Amino acid sequence: MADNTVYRASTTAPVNIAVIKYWGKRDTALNLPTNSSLSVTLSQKSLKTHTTASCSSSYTGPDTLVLNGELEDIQSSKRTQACLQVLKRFRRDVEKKDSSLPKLSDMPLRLVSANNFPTAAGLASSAAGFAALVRAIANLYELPHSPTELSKVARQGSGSACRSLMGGYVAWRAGSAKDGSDSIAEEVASVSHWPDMRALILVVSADKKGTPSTAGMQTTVETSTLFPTRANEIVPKRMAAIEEAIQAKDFPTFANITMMDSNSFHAVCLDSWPPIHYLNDVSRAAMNAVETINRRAGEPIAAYTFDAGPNAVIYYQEKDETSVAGVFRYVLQAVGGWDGEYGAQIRPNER
Ligand code: 2P0
Repeated sequence: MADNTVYRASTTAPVNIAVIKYWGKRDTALNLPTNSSLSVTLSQKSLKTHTTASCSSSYTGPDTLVLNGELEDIQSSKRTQACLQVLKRFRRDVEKKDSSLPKLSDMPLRLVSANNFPTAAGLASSAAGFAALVRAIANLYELPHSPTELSKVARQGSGSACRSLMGGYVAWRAGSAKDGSDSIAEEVASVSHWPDMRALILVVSADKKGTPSTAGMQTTVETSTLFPTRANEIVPKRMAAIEEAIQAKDFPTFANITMMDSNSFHAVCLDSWPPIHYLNDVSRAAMNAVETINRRAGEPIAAYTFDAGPNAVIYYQEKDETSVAGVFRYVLQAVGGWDGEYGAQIRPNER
C-alpha cells in the first residue's frame, strides 16, 4: 500500500540589520562576498518570516513555494534550486546511514512562506526568507548540521541570509576559499551579552526598492573607483574595531562605526555608474535628527544605518529610549514621514 504520509515542519526566521554592510560579490554563483560583514539579529516579535515545509509521496509535480499567498517560480530560481539541492543531498546522506528512515529526499516539497513586513522594501526580507526556508527544510529532514553549516546553504540563497540563522551579533566571514567552504556566519556575541541594545525601524517607504541588491552590488563592483578601498582596507579595520566595541559594550564606538559604514556603503552606491540612490529626503532628515540627538547628548547615543532602501534603522540603548525614540516620533511626524507601523522598539533576538 502506498504511504501517503505528509511530513511537515514549521519555523520562523528573524531579520538581521547589518552595521558593517555586505555589498559586492567575488563569486556571483556561490554568493561569496568581497568583504566580511556584521549584523544584529532583530526580535521576531516584530519582523520575521514564517515558513512551513512539507513533503509526501502523495504530492505530484515539482517542488513549489507559495510566498505571501502567491506561487513563486522557483524552478527558474538558481539560488532556491541551489539551496534545495544541497539540503536534499544532506538528507540522502542521512538516509544512507539509516535505511529504516523514510526517503524524504525523493518526495516533492511544498513550501509556504509569509513575511509580517513589506517584501523587498530594503528590510532584509530575503535574509529572513532564505534563512527560514533552509531552517524549515533542515527541520523537516531532521538534519544534524550546525547553524554555521546551514549558514553556507542559506548564503547561496541570499548572502545576508547566512546571518539570520544565528541570534545576537553575527559576523559573516568573507573567507578566501574558491568553493566558499570558509564563507560562514558565526555569532560574535549573544543578545544577553548586551541586553540594553534596541533598534528603531522607521518605515519611510514600503515600496519595492528601485535597484535590487544583487544587480546594484555588481554595478558597484564593476564601476566604483572608491569600492576597492572600501572592501580591502576600510571594512577589515572596521570589522575588528566594531567586534571590540561589542565585546566592550562601547556604544559610542559602535555607533560611530555603524554610521560611517552605512555612509561608506551609500557613497560607493553613488560612486557607481549609473549611480544608485537608496536614500531620500526623509532618510536624510533621520540622519540629521540622529546628529542633533547626539550633539545634544554630548556623545553618540543613537546610530543610524540604511540598507538598500530609504528606511532607517536606529540603534540605541534602552536607557536612552526617551531621548532617541521619543524625539524620532516628533521629528518625523513634522516632515510627514512617520509611518509608525514599525516604529516600535525592537530588541535583538536570541536564536
Ligand atoms: C547587508 N545588504 O549587509 C547589505 C547592506 C543591503 C545593504 O545584504 O544578492 O539580498 O541576495 O546576496 O543579501 C542585501 O543583499 O543580496 C544586503 P544577495 P542580499 O545586509
